[in-house]
Amino acid sequence: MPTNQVPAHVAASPADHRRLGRELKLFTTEPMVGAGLPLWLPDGAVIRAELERLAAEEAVRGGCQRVFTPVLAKRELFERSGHWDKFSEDMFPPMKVGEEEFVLRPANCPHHALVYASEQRSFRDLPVRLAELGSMFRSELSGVLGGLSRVRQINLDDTHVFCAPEQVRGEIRRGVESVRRCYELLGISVTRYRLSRRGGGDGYLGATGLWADAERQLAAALTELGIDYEDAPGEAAFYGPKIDVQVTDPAGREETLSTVQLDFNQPERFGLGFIGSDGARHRPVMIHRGVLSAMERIVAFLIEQYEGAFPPWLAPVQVLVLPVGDDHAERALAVADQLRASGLRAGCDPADATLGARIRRAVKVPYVAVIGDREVASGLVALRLRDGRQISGVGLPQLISEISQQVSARSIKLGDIG
Ligand code: TSB
Ligand code: ZN
Repeated sequence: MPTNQVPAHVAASPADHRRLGRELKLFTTEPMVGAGLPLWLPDGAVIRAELERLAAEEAVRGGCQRVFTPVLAKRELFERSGHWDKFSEDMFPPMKVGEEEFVLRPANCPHHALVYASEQRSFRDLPVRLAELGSMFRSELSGVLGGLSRVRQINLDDTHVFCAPEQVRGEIRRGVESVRRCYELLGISVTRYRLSRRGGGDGYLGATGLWADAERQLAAALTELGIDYEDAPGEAAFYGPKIDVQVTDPAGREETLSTVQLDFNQPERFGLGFIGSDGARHRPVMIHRGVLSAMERIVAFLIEQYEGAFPPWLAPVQVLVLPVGDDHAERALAVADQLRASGLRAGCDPADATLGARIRRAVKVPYVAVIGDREVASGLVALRLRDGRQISGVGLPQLISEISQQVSARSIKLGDIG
């Protein structure tokens, strides 16, 4: 029995991603797996895979190198990073194997710090930007887990930049610019940028002087970008201050999607270094960057933003072919095959219900190609676009080339066809 049954008061919003996620068969959760551990169904997996591809392309075009690192490590890695001391309440308890204790990582940074440390670095190599779609685990309280926006296995579009102190501002700007580029593509509007600073208490690593400098650098980078921001004392990570990019869901709830964080502490704790132009050893600064953020959180957000009607490049089914009756099934299947062979995600919904009912069922699909007597005879299709436009007599080569263009441009609009 799926547990993403939505309480009535929450389900009232037609855009609630838990409701749409179930109706559109994007994801589910199962008690035997546990809360906050969603199962991505095939159509949800398509959306996530497309976003992962965007994340990887954006990282590589921004000069990042991709790495793969394990989701767990010995407890001592997290003692070294400071997570054990400052973040263990959010971590799953250690697992004993023989005499060793392993921990599911609550963040990807310690592994990336060790990738950086795996070779001698010179000032000429910097910045080193390491990117991974990394899985990390946090024992979030079960009461706060709902659908995809807060989960216990977080699959994060994560980058750690290791740079010289004088490169920090430029790298922060690059991080924020990368977020802006992706948001423009996805049509996401930012509610506010938040400068999340250190608060009181002993929940933080490192000297307060370094923190003040780090907070100034983040503020300066935002100012250079012409971005207004809100001060948020007490919202920093334990290792450093951050720029949090806040968005609001259709129900009016604000949450952090992307983040760019400055960290003087982990480089110190891992003894990271680079040889400067003076021949001496220097300490790099670490910038943590989650551009698309957690795959779970961004997909939850986009499901609600688009109300399940995704742009063609994200739509699980891009073109649905509908035979008017059984006589048209053979041609409809052949058209769907041809669309798939051209790299489009196409399906065929057989004539088990009236054409009208099947068209209504396909309300979220960007393009519907109807095949009746006339289309079988002409070899063309009658096209219905999700936005209501109808175009008769469209040739397959034209259809394929125009939809493919929309898809490869990752365009939000359905474009002009015919
Ligand atoms: C950016 N070490 C950094 C990384 O390098 C880090 O983990 N930062 S984080 O803790 O702020 O998490 C990054 C982003 O993941 C957050 O901005 C938020 O969008 C998302 N996130 C955090 N916790 C969860 C969660 N439990 N479920 C879904 N998304 C989450
Ligand atoms: Zn990090």
